[in-house]
Amino acid sequence: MSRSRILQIILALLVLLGLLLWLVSTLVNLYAGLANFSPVLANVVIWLVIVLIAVLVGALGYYAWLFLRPRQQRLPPRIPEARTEAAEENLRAVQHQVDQIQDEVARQAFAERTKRVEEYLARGEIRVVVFGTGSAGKTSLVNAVLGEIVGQVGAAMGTTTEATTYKFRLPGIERDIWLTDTPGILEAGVAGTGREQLARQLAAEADLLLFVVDSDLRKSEYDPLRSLADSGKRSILVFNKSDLYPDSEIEAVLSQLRQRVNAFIAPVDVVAIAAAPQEVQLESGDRFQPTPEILPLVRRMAAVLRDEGEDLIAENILLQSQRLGEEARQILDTQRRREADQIVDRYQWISGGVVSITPLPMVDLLGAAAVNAQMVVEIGRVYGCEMNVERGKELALSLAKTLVSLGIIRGATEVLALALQTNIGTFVIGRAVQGATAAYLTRIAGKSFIEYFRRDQTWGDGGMSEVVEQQFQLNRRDEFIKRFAQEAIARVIEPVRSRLDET
Ligand SMILES: Nc1nc2c(ncn2[C@@H]2O[C@H](COP(=O)(O)OP(=O)(O)O)[C@@H](O)[C@H]2O)c(=O)[nH]1
Ligand SMILES: [Mg+2]
Repeated sequence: MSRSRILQIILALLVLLGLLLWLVSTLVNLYAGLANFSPVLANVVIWLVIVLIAVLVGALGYYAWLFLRPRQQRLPPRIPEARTEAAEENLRAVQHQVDQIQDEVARQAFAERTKRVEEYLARGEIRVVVFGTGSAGKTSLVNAVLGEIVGQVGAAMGTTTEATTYKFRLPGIERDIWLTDTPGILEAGVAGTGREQLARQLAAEADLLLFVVDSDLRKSEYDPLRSLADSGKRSILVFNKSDLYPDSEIEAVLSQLRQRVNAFIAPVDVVAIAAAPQEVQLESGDRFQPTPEILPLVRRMAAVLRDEGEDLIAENILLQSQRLGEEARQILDTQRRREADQIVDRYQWISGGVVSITPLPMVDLLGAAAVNAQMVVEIGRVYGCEMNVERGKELALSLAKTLVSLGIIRGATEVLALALQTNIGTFVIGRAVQGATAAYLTRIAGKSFIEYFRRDQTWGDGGMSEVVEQQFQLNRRDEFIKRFAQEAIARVIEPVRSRLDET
Protein backbone atom coordinates (compact mmCIF):
# COMPACT_ATOMS: atom_id res chain seq x y z
CA MET A 1 0.00 0.00 0.00
CA SER A 2 1.36 3.42 -0.87
CA ARG A 3 2.16 5.96 1.83
CA SER A 4 -0.39 8.49 0.59
CA ARG A 5 -3.03 5.82 0.79
CA ILE A 6 -2.17 5.05 4.42
CA LEU A 7 -2.24 8.76 5.20
CA GLN A 8 -5.67 9.02 3.61
CA ILE A 9 -6.99 6.18 5.72
CA ILE A 10 -5.58 7.66 8.95
CA LEU A 11 -7.13 11.01 8.13
CA ALA A 12 -10.48 9.42 7.39
CA LEU A 13 -10.33 7.52 10.71
CA LEU A 14 -9.56 10.73 12.59
CA VAL A 15 -12.49 12.52 10.97
CA LEU A 16 -14.69 9.55 11.77
CA LEU A 17 -13.53 9.57 15.40
CA GLY A 18 -14.27 13.32 15.65
CA LEU A 19 -17.72 12.80 14.21
CA LEU A 20 -18.34 9.95 16.62
CA LEU A 21 -17.36 12.06 19.62
CA TRP A 22 -19.56 14.88 18.41
CA LEU A 23 -22.42 12.47 17.87
CA VAL A 24 -22.08 10.95 21.35
CA SER A 25 -21.97 14.33 23.04
CA THR A 26 -24.98 15.51 21.02
CA LEU A 27 -26.88 12.41 22.00
CA VAL A 28 -25.99 12.83 25.68
CA ASN A 29 -27.17 16.44 25.52
CA LEU A 30 -30.36 15.45 23.76
CA TYR A 31 -31.05 12.71 26.29
CA ALA A 32 -30.40 15.06 29.19
CA GLY A 33 -32.70 17.70 27.69
CA LEU A 34 -35.53 15.24 27.02
CA ALA A 35 -35.15 13.41 30.31
CA ASN A 36 -36.15 16.61 32.06
CA PHE A 37 -39.62 16.27 30.52
CA SER A 38 -40.06 12.50 30.30
CA PRO A 39 -37.40 9.80 30.84
CA VAL A 40 -39.43 7.28 28.76
CA LEU A 41 -39.68 9.58 25.76
CA ALA A 42 -35.94 10.30 26.09
CA ASN A 43 -35.17 6.55 25.93
CA VAL A 44 -37.41 5.99 22.91
CA VAL A 45 -35.99 8.92 20.96
CA ILE A 46 -32.41 7.96 21.71
CA TRP A 47 -32.96 4.38 20.51
CA LEU A 48 -34.66 5.58 17.39
CA VAL A 49 -31.76 7.88 16.63
CA ILE A 50 -29.25 5.08 17.27
CA VAL A 51 -31.08 2.67 14.95
CA LEU A 52 -31.27 5.37 12.28
CA ILE A 53 -27.56 6.04 12.56
CA ALA A 54 -26.79 2.31 12.38
CA VAL A 55 -28.85 1.99 9.17
CA LEU A 56 -27.12 5.02 7.71
CA VAL A 57 -23.66 3.68 8.56
CA GLY A 58 -24.60 0.30 7.12
CA ALA A 59 -25.76 1.85 3.85
CA LEU A 60 -22.66 4.02 3.68
CA GLY A 61 -20.41 1.00 4.26
CA TYR A 62 -22.17 -0.95 1.56
CA TYR A 63 -21.69 1.77 -1.02
CA ALA A 64 -18.10 2.28 0.06
CA TRP A 65 -17.51 -1.43 -0.47
CA LEU A 66 -19.16 -1.32 -3.89
CA PHE A 67 -16.89 1.54 -4.81
CA LEU A 68 -13.65 0.28 -3.32
CA ARG A 69 -13.82 -3.48 -3.93
CA PRO A 70 -11.11 -4.78 -6.23
CA ARG A 71 -12.45 -4.32 -9.71
CA GLN A 72 -12.66 -7.36 -11.86
CA GLN A 73 -10.34 -7.28 -14.75
CA ARG A 74 -12.27 -6.59 -17.93
CA LEU A 75 -11.93 -9.69 -20.04
CA PRO A 76 -11.80 -9.28 -23.77
CA PRO A 77 -15.16 -10.11 -25.28
CA ARG A 78 -15.69 -13.73 -26.11
CA ILE A 79 -14.93 -14.73 -29.62
CA PRO A 80 -18.06 -16.01 -31.35
CA GLU A 81 -18.74 -19.28 -29.64
CA ALA A 82 -19.30 -21.89 -32.30
CA ARG A 83 -16.18 -21.17 -34.24
CA THR A 84 -14.08 -20.98 -31.09
CA GLU A 85 -15.30 -24.37 -30.01
CA ALA A 86 -14.60 -25.80 -33.42
CA ALA A 87 -11.11 -24.33 -33.27
CA GLU A 88 -10.51 -25.77 -29.81
CA GLU A 89 -11.62 -29.16 -30.96
CA ASN A 90 -9.35 -28.94 -33.99
CA LEU A 91 -6.43 -28.05 -31.77
CA ARG A 92 -7.05 -31.01 -29.50
CA ALA A 93 -7.09 -33.28 -32.51
CA VAL A 94 -3.91 -31.68 -33.80
CA GLN A 95 -2.24 -32.22 -30.44
CA HIS A 96 -3.11 -35.88 -30.65
CA GLN A 97 -1.64 -36.08 -34.13
CA VAL A 98 1.48 -34.16 -33.16
CA ASP A 99 2.17 -36.67 -30.41
CA GLN A 100 2.41 -39.35 -33.05
CA ILE A 101 4.93 -37.56 -35.24
CA GLN A 102 8.17 -39.46 -34.89
CA ASP A 103 10.56 -36.99 -36.45
CA GLU A 104 11.83 -34.96 -33.52
CA VAL A 105 12.46 -31.75 -35.47
CA ALA A 106 9.11 -31.81 -37.23
CA ARG A 107 7.32 -32.55 -33.99
CA GLN A 108 9.02 -29.68 -32.16
CA ALA A 109 8.25 -27.23 -34.93
CA PHE A 110 4.70 -28.37 -34.99
CA ALA A 111 4.19 -28.25 -31.26
CA GLU A 112 5.54 -24.72 -31.37
CA ARG A 113 3.01 -23.64 -33.96
CA THR A 114 0.14 -25.36 -32.21
CA LYS A 115 1.10 -23.50 -29.04
CA ARG A 116 1.12 -20.22 -30.93
CA VAL A 117 -2.40 -20.74 -32.18
CA GLU A 118 -3.56 -21.83 -28.73
CA GLU A 119 -2.08 -18.72 -27.15
CA TYR A 120 -3.62 -16.61 -29.83
CA LEU A 121 -6.96 -18.21 -29.07
CA ALA A 122 -6.58 -17.56 -25.35
CA ARG A 123 -5.34 -13.98 -25.63
CA GLY A 124 -7.54 -12.96 -28.49
CA GLU A 125 -5.53 -10.01 -29.72
CA ILE A 126 -6.08 -8.65 -33.21
CA ARG A 127 -3.05 -9.16 -35.37
CA VAL A 128 -2.35 -6.66 -38.10
CA VAL A 129 0.60 -7.53 -40.31
CA VAL A 130 2.38 -5.16 -42.67
CA PHE A 131 3.60 -6.86 -45.81
CA GLY A 132 4.82 -5.78 -49.22
CA THR A 133 7.94 -5.23 -51.28
CA GLY A 134 11.19 -4.17 -49.61
CA SER A 135 11.49 -0.38 -49.19
CA ALA A 136 7.88 0.28 -50.13
CA GLY A 137 7.78 1.96 -46.73
CA LYS A 138 6.50 -0.72 -44.35
CA THR A 139 8.67 0.35 -41.44
CA SER A 140 7.84 4.00 -42.07
CA LEU A 141 4.15 3.09 -42.11
CA VAL A 142 4.37 1.29 -38.79
CA ASN A 143 6.17 4.25 -37.24
CA ALA A 144 3.66 6.71 -38.63
CA VAL A 145 0.66 4.66 -37.48
CA LEU A 146 2.09 4.35 -33.98
CA GLY A 147 2.97 8.04 -34.01
CA GLU A 148 -0.59 8.90 -34.93
CA ILE A 149 -2.28 6.58 -32.48
CA VAL A 150 0.07 6.29 -29.54
CA GLY A 151 1.95 9.53 -30.06
CA GLN A 152 5.27 7.76 -30.30
CA VAL A 153 6.90 4.61 -31.50
CA GLY A 154 6.77 2.52 -28.35
CA ALA A 155 9.02 -0.29 -27.32
CA ALA A 156 8.70 -3.31 -29.50
CA MET A 157 7.17 -6.36 -27.84
CA GLY A 158 9.48 -8.60 -29.68
CA THR A 159 12.06 -8.17 -32.36
CA THR A 160 13.58 -10.98 -34.28
CA THR A 161 15.70 -10.65 -37.34
CA GLU A 162 12.50 -11.28 -39.20
CA ALA A 163 9.80 -9.12 -37.69
CA THR A 164 9.01 -6.51 -35.06
CA THR A 165 5.71 -6.37 -33.22
CA TYR A 166 4.15 -3.44 -31.38
CA LYS A 167 1.05 -3.42 -29.23
CA PHE A 168 -1.54 -0.65 -29.05
CA ARG A 169 -5.20 0.05 -28.49
CA LEU A 170 -7.83 1.80 -30.56
CA PRO A 171 -10.79 3.55 -28.97
CA GLY A 172 -13.92 1.46 -29.25
CA ILE A 173 -12.03 -1.81 -29.63
CA GLU A 174 -11.64 -3.90 -26.53
CA ARG A 175 -8.77 -5.96 -27.73
CA ASP A 176 -5.07 -5.36 -27.93
CA ILE A 177 -3.92 -4.76 -31.45
CA TRP A 178 -0.58 -6.20 -32.47
CA LEU A 179 1.07 -4.47 -35.36
CA THR A 180 3.85 -6.46 -36.98
CA ASP A 181 6.45 -5.03 -39.31
CA THR A 182 7.90 -7.68 -41.61
CA PRO A 183 10.73 -7.57 -44.14
CA GLY A 184 8.09 -8.56 -46.68
CA ILE A 185 9.00 -9.63 -50.16
CA LEU A 186 12.74 -9.31 -50.57
CA GLU A 187 14.58 -8.53 -53.74
CA ALA A 188 15.61 -11.67 -55.57
CA GLY A 189 19.07 -12.83 -54.63
CA VAL A 190 19.06 -11.25 -51.21
CA ALA A 191 20.32 -13.63 -48.59
CA GLY A 192 17.52 -14.74 -46.35
CA THR A 193 14.75 -16.48 -48.19
CA GLY A 194 14.06 -17.82 -44.72
CA ARG A 195 13.19 -14.30 -43.64
CA GLU A 196 10.84 -13.90 -46.54
CA GLN A 197 9.34 -17.29 -45.74
CA LEU A 198 8.58 -16.14 -42.22
CA ALA A 199 7.18 -12.85 -43.45
CA ARG A 200 4.83 -14.80 -45.70
CA GLN A 201 3.89 -17.06 -42.83
CA LEU A 202 3.09 -14.05 -40.64
CA ALA A 203 1.05 -12.54 -43.44
CA ALA A 204 -0.87 -15.78 -43.73
CA GLU A 205 -1.56 -15.78 -39.98
CA ALA A 206 -2.74 -12.16 -39.83
CA ASP A 207 -6.28 -11.12 -38.97
CA LEU A 208 -5.82 -8.06 -41.12
CA LEU A 209 -3.18 -7.50 -43.75
CA LEU A 210 -1.78 -4.11 -44.71
CA PHE A 211 -0.21 -4.63 -48.08
CA VAL A 212 2.11 -1.74 -48.93
CA VAL A 213 3.10 -0.65 -52.43
CA ASP A 214 4.73 2.56 -53.60
CA SER A 215 3.45 2.65 -57.16
CA ASP A 216 1.30 0.54 -59.41
CA LEU A 217 1.27 -3.18 -58.54
CA ARG A 218 4.11 -5.27 -59.86
CA LYS A 219 3.58 -8.91 -60.67
CA SER A 220 5.77 -9.90 -57.72
CA GLU A 221 3.26 -8.00 -55.57
CA TYR A 222 0.05 -8.90 -57.31
CA ASP A 223 0.57 -12.65 -57.06
CA PRO A 224 1.08 -12.95 -53.31
CA LEU A 225 -1.61 -10.36 -52.61
CA ARG A 226 -4.03 -12.23 -54.78
CA SER A 227 -3.32 -15.59 -53.25
CA LEU A 228 -3.59 -14.19 -49.71
CA ALA A 229 -6.85 -12.43 -50.53
CA ASP A 230 -8.18 -15.50 -52.28
CA SER A 231 -7.51 -17.58 -49.20
CA GLY A 232 -9.88 -15.20 -47.41
CA LYS A 233 -7.31 -12.86 -45.88
CA ARG A 234 -8.86 -9.51 -45.05
CA SER A 235 -6.56 -6.97 -46.71
CA ILE A 236 -6.10 -3.25 -47.10
CA LEU A 237 -3.97 -2.16 -50.03
CA VAL A 238 -1.86 0.84 -49.06
CA PHE A 239 -0.40 3.12 -51.68
CA ASN A 240 2.51 4.81 -49.92
CA LYS A 241 4.82 7.70 -50.91
CA SER A 242 1.92 9.59 -52.44
CA ASP A 243 3.86 12.79 -51.66
CA LEU A 244 6.01 11.97 -54.68
CA TYR A 245 2.98 12.46 -56.96
CA PRO A 246 0.97 15.57 -57.74
CA ASP A 247 -2.59 15.37 -56.39
CA SER A 248 -4.12 14.65 -59.77
CA GLU A 249 -1.86 11.66 -60.28
CA ILE A 250 -2.54 10.22 -56.86
CA GLU A 251 -6.18 9.74 -57.88
CA ALA A 252 -5.07 8.15 -61.13
CA VAL A 253 -2.80 5.66 -59.37
CA LEU A 254 -5.49 4.92 -56.82
CA SER A 255 -8.13 4.16 -59.40
CA GLN A 256 -5.64 2.08 -61.34
CA LEU A 257 -4.92 0.04 -58.22
CA ARG A 258 -8.61 -0.26 -57.37
CA GLN A 259 -9.30 -1.58 -60.80
CA ARG A 260 -6.54 -4.16 -60.64
CA VAL A 261 -7.62 -5.63 -57.33
CA ASN A 262 -11.31 -5.13 -57.92
CA ALA A 263 -11.98 -8.85 -57.90
CA PHE A 264 -10.75 -9.39 -54.35
CA ILE A 265 -10.37 -6.02 -52.57
CA ALA A 266 -13.15 -3.44 -52.24
CA PRO A 267 -12.34 0.08 -53.54
CA VAL A 268 -12.63 1.61 -50.03
CA ASP A 269 -9.89 -0.71 -48.90
CA VAL A 270 -7.36 0.87 -51.23
CA VAL A 271 -5.93 3.98 -49.58
CA ALA A 272 -3.17 6.50 -50.32
CA ILE A 273 -0.75 7.68 -47.64
CA ALA A 274 2.65 9.30 -47.23
CA ALA A 275 4.23 7.60 -44.25
CA ALA A 276 7.52 9.49 -44.38
CA PRO A 277 7.21 12.31 -46.89
CA GLN A 278 10.33 13.78 -48.37
CA GLU A 279 11.67 17.11 -47.23
CA VAL A 280 10.74 19.84 -49.70
CA GLN A 281 12.58 22.98 -50.65
CA LEU A 282 10.37 26.08 -50.48
CA GLU A 283 10.68 28.91 -52.97
CA SER A 284 12.22 31.01 -50.25
CA GLY A 285 15.00 28.47 -50.13
CA ASP A 286 13.97 27.16 -46.71
CA ARG A 287 13.62 23.45 -46.22
CA PHE A 288 10.34 22.10 -44.96
CA GLN A 289 9.52 18.72 -43.54
CA PRO A 290 5.88 17.78 -44.21
CA THR A 291 4.13 15.67 -41.56
CA PRO A 292 3.14 12.10 -42.40
CA GLU A 293 -0.19 11.70 -44.15
CA ILE A 294 -1.49 8.54 -42.52
CA LEU A 295 -5.07 9.29 -41.50
CA PRO A 296 -6.82 7.60 -44.44
CA LEU A 297 -5.22 4.33 -43.42
CA VAL A 298 -5.81 4.73 -39.67
CA ARG A 299 -9.47 5.56 -40.28
CA ARG A 300 -10.02 2.63 -42.58
CA MET A 301 -8.17 0.23 -40.31
CA ALA A 302 -10.15 1.38 -37.27
CA ALA A 303 -13.43 1.02 -39.18
CA VAL A 304 -12.61 -2.46 -40.41
CA LEU A 305 -11.49 -3.64 -36.98
CA ARG A 306 -14.51 -2.12 -35.28
CA ASP A 307 -17.02 -3.56 -37.73
CA GLU A 308 -15.44 -6.89 -38.48
CA GLY A 309 -12.77 -7.45 -35.81
CA GLU A 310 -14.63 -10.14 -33.90
CA ASP A 311 -15.54 -12.07 -37.00
CA LEU A 312 -12.07 -11.74 -38.43
CA ILE A 313 -10.51 -13.20 -35.31
CA ALA A 314 -12.96 -16.07 -35.01
CA GLU A 315 -12.69 -16.88 -38.67
CA ASN A 316 -8.93 -16.68 -38.63
CA ILE A 317 -8.43 -18.84 -35.56
CA LEU A 318 -10.61 -21.51 -37.06
CA LEU A 319 -8.69 -21.29 -40.30
CA GLN A 320 -5.32 -21.51 -38.54
CA SER A 321 -6.34 -24.54 -36.57
CA GLN A 322 -7.71 -26.23 -39.65
CA ARG A 323 -4.54 -25.54 -41.54
CA LEU A 324 -2.46 -26.99 -38.71
CA GLY A 325 -4.65 -30.06 -38.69
CA GLU A 326 -4.29 -30.48 -42.41
CA GLU A 327 -0.51 -30.19 -42.27
CA ALA A 328 -0.22 -32.55 -39.30
CA ARG A 329 -2.34 -35.05 -41.18
CA GLN A 330 -0.03 -34.84 -44.14
CA ILE A 331 3.11 -35.32 -42.06
CA LEU A 332 1.54 -38.28 -40.28
CA ASP A 333 0.36 -39.73 -43.55
CA THR A 334 3.85 -39.57 -45.02
CA GLN A 335 5.29 -41.12 -41.89
CA ARG A 336 2.79 -43.96 -41.80
CA ARG A 337 3.18 -44.43 -45.49
CA ARG A 338 6.91 -44.95 -45.08
CA GLU A 339 6.40 -47.47 -42.29
CA ALA A 340 3.68 -49.33 -44.17
CA ASP A 341 5.78 -49.43 -47.34
CA GLN A 342 8.58 -51.07 -45.39
CA ILE A 343 6.18 -53.68 -44.13
CA VAL A 344 4.99 -54.41 -47.66
CA ASP A 345 8.59 -54.64 -48.90
CA ARG A 346 9.42 -57.15 -46.19
CA TYR A 347 6.36 -59.33 -46.78
CA GLN A 348 6.59 -59.36 -50.53
CA TRP A 349 10.00 -61.06 -50.38
CA ILE A 350 8.88 -63.38 -47.62
CA SER A 351 5.99 -64.71 -49.65
CA GLY A 352 8.14 -64.72 -52.79
CA GLY A 353 10.62 -66.92 -50.94
CA VAL A 354 7.97 -69.22 -49.56
CA VAL A 355 6.39 -69.84 -52.94
CA SER A 356 9.64 -70.37 -54.79
CA ILE A 357 10.75 -73.04 -52.32
CA THR A 358 7.46 -74.87 -52.31
CA PRO A 359 6.01 -74.19 -55.74
CA LEU A 360 2.28 -74.23 -55.78
CA PRO A 361 -0.09 -74.59 -58.63
CA MET A 362 -1.30 -71.19 -59.78
CA VAL A 363 -4.63 -71.45 -58.05
CA ASP A 364 -2.93 -71.88 -54.76
CA LEU A 365 -1.52 -68.45 -55.03
CA LEU A 366 -4.79 -67.75 -53.31
CA GLY A 367 -3.53 -69.74 -50.38
CA ALA A 368 -0.27 -67.85 -50.53
CA ALA A 369 -2.20 -64.63 -50.35
CA ALA A 370 -3.69 -65.87 -47.13
CA VAL A 371 -0.15 -65.90 -45.77
CA ASN A 372 -0.42 -62.13 -46.09
CA ALA A 373 -2.85 -61.95 -43.19
CA GLN A 374 0.01 -61.02 -40.89
CA MET A 375 0.98 -58.20 -43.24
CA VAL A 376 -2.55 -56.83 -43.13
CA VAL A 377 -2.51 -56.86 -39.35
CA GLU A 378 0.80 -55.02 -39.26
CA ILE A 379 -0.26 -52.36 -41.74
CA GLY A 380 -3.45 -51.89 -39.75
CA ARG A 381 -1.41 -51.33 -36.62
CA VAL A 382 0.59 -48.58 -38.34
CA TYR A 383 -2.70 -46.81 -39.00
CA GLY A 384 -3.81 -47.21 -35.42
CA CYS A 385 -6.21 -50.06 -36.14
CA GLU A 386 -5.81 -53.18 -34.05
CA MET A 387 -7.23 -56.33 -35.62
CA ASN A 388 -6.73 -60.03 -35.04
CA VAL A 389 -5.21 -62.46 -37.51
CA GLU A 390 -8.63 -63.94 -38.27
CA ARG A 391 -9.87 -60.61 -39.57
CA GLY A 392 -6.56 -60.14 -41.40
CA LYS A 393 -7.03 -63.49 -43.09
CA GLU A 394 -10.55 -62.59 -44.15
CA LEU A 395 -9.37 -59.36 -45.72
CA ALA A 396 -6.37 -60.94 -47.42
CA LEU A 397 -8.51 -63.71 -48.85
CA SER A 398 -11.16 -61.42 -50.28
CA LEU A 399 -8.42 -59.34 -51.80
CA ALA A 400 -6.84 -62.44 -53.35
CA LYS A 401 -10.20 -63.30 -54.90
CA THR A 402 -10.38 -59.84 -56.36
CA LEU A 403 -6.90 -60.30 -57.81
CA VAL A 404 -8.13 -63.44 -59.54
CA SER A 405 -11.38 -61.96 -60.77
CA LEU A 406 -9.59 -58.95 -62.22
CA GLY A 407 -7.21 -61.24 -64.08
CA ILE A 408 -4.31 -59.64 -62.31
CA ILE A 409 -2.72 -62.94 -61.37
CA ARG A 410 -2.50 -64.02 -64.96
CA GLY A 411 -1.45 -60.55 -66.03
CA ALA A 412 1.26 -60.38 -63.45
CA THR A 413 2.53 -63.83 -64.28
CA GLU A 414 2.88 -62.95 -67.93
CA VAL A 415 4.54 -59.64 -67.35
CA LEU A 416 7.05 -61.12 -64.93
CA ALA A 417 7.73 -64.18 -67.06
CA LEU A 418 8.65 -61.87 -69.87
CA ALA A 419 10.88 -59.77 -67.70
CA LEU A 420 12.60 -62.78 -66.18
CA GLN A 421 13.03 -64.85 -69.30
CA THR A 422 15.87 -62.76 -70.59
CA ASN A 423 17.66 -62.99 -67.29
CA ILE A 424 17.66 -66.59 -66.18
CA GLY A 425 17.94 -70.03 -67.58
CA THR A 426 14.75 -71.83 -68.49
CA PHE A 427 15.31 -74.65 -66.02
CA VAL A 428 14.24 -72.58 -63.06
CA ILE A 429 11.80 -70.42 -64.93
CA GLY A 430 8.69 -72.03 -63.51
CA ARG A 431 9.63 -71.60 -59.89
CA ALA A 432 11.23 -68.26 -60.50
CA VAL A 433 8.17 -66.85 -62.13
CA GLN A 434 5.95 -68.22 -59.41
CA GLY A 435 8.10 -66.78 -56.66
CA ALA A 436 8.41 -63.42 -58.31
CA THR A 437 4.69 -63.38 -59.07
CA ALA A 438 3.82 -64.16 -55.48
CA ALA A 439 6.08 -61.33 -54.35
CA TYR A 440 4.52 -59.00 -56.86
CA LEU A 441 0.96 -59.90 -55.91
CA THR A 442 1.78 -59.44 -52.25
CA ARG A 443 3.01 -56.01 -53.15
CA ILE A 444 -0.22 -55.12 -54.96
CA ALA A 445 -2.22 -56.47 -52.04
CA GLY A 446 -0.12 -54.56 -49.52
CA LYS A 447 -0.37 -51.27 -51.40
CA SER A 448 -4.11 -51.75 -51.72
CA PHE A 449 -4.41 -52.34 -47.99
CA ILE A 450 -2.43 -49.19 -47.30
CA GLU A 451 -5.07 -47.28 -49.25
CA TYR A 452 -7.78 -49.08 -47.34
CA PHE A 453 -6.39 -48.10 -43.94
CA ARG A 454 -5.54 -44.59 -45.05
CA ARG A 455 -9.19 -44.10 -45.87
CA ASP A 456 -10.30 -45.16 -42.42
CA GLN A 457 -10.95 -48.75 -43.44
CA THR A 458 -13.11 -48.15 -46.44
CA TRP A 459 -12.49 -48.99 -50.05
CA GLY A 460 -14.14 -45.85 -51.34
CA ASP A 461 -16.93 -45.52 -53.86
CA GLY A 462 -15.36 -47.83 -56.44
CA GLY A 463 -14.98 -50.64 -53.94
CA MET A 464 -12.04 -52.95 -53.45
CA SER A 465 -11.58 -53.81 -57.11
CA GLU A 466 -11.05 -50.19 -58.11
CA VAL A 467 -8.33 -49.74 -55.51
CA VAL A 468 -6.64 -52.99 -56.51
CA GLU A 469 -6.85 -52.17 -60.20
CA GLN A 470 -5.34 -48.77 -59.50
CA GLN A 471 -2.43 -50.25 -57.58
CA PHE A 472 -1.85 -52.75 -60.34
CA GLN A 473 -1.71 -49.96 -62.90
CA LEU A 474 0.67 -47.98 -60.70
CA ASN A 475 2.97 -50.98 -60.33
CA ARG A 476 3.09 -52.25 -63.88
CA ARG A 477 5.14 -49.59 -65.59
CA ASP A 478 7.94 -51.18 -67.60
CA GLU A 479 10.70 -49.55 -65.67
CA PHE A 480 9.31 -50.63 -62.37
CA ILE A 481 8.74 -54.20 -63.54
CA LYS A 482 12.33 -54.41 -64.78
CA ARG A 483 13.68 -53.24 -61.46
CA PHE A 484 11.33 -55.54 -59.60
CA ALA A 485 12.46 -58.51 -61.67
CA GLN A 486 16.09 -57.69 -60.95
CA GLU A 487 15.43 -57.60 -57.25
CA ALA A 488 13.37 -60.76 -57.42
CA ILE A 489 16.30 -62.53 -59.05
CA ALA A 490 18.62 -61.43 -56.25
CA ARG A 491 16.25 -62.12 -53.40
CA VAL A 492 14.19 -65.09 -54.53
CA ILE A 493 15.65 -66.79 -57.54
CA GLU A 494 19.37 -66.84 -56.79
CA PRO A 495 18.79 -68.63 -53.49
CA VAL A 496 16.70 -71.25 -55.33
CA ARG A 497 19.27 -71.68 -58.05
CA SER A 498 22.11 -72.12 -55.63
CA ARG A 499 20.12 -74.68 -53.70
CA LEU A 500 19.41 -76.53 -56.94
CA ASP A 501 23.08 -76.37 -57.86
CA GLU A 502 24.02 -77.94 -54.54
CA THR A 503 21.77 -80.94 -55.12
N1 LIG B 1 8.93 10.18 -50.33
C1 LIG B 1 8.60 9.25 -49.46
N2 LIG B 1 9.49 8.35 -49.06
C2 LIG B 1 9.13 7.42 -48.18
C3 LIG B 1 7.81 7.35 -47.67
N3 LIG B 1 7.73 6.31 -46.82
C4 LIG B 1 8.95 5.75 -46.80
N4 LIG B 1 9.80 6.42 -47.61
C5 LIG B 1 11.21 6.12 -47.83
O1 LIG B 1 11.34 4.84 -48.43
C6 LIG B 1 12.50 4.21 -47.94
C7 LIG B 1 12.15 2.85 -47.42
O2 LIG B 1 11.32 2.97 -46.31
P1 LIG B 1 11.16 1.82 -45.24
O3 LIG B 1 10.08 2.23 -44.32
O4 LIG B 1 12.45 1.44 -44.64
O5 LIG B 1 10.67 0.65 -46.18
P2 LIG B 1 10.51 -0.92 -45.85
O6 LIG B 1 11.69 -1.62 -46.40
O7 LIG B 1 9.28 -1.32 -46.58
O8 LIG B 1 10.38 -1.07 -44.37
C8 LIG B 1 13.09 5.10 -46.87
O9 LIG B 1 14.14 5.83 -47.43
C9 LIG B 1 11.94 6.01 -46.50
O10 LIG B 1 12.39 7.29 -46.11
C10 LIG B 1 6.88 8.32 -48.12
O11 LIG B 1 5.71 8.33 -47.74
N5 LIG B 1 7.32 9.24 -49.02
MG1 LIG C 1 11.49 -2.26 -43.09
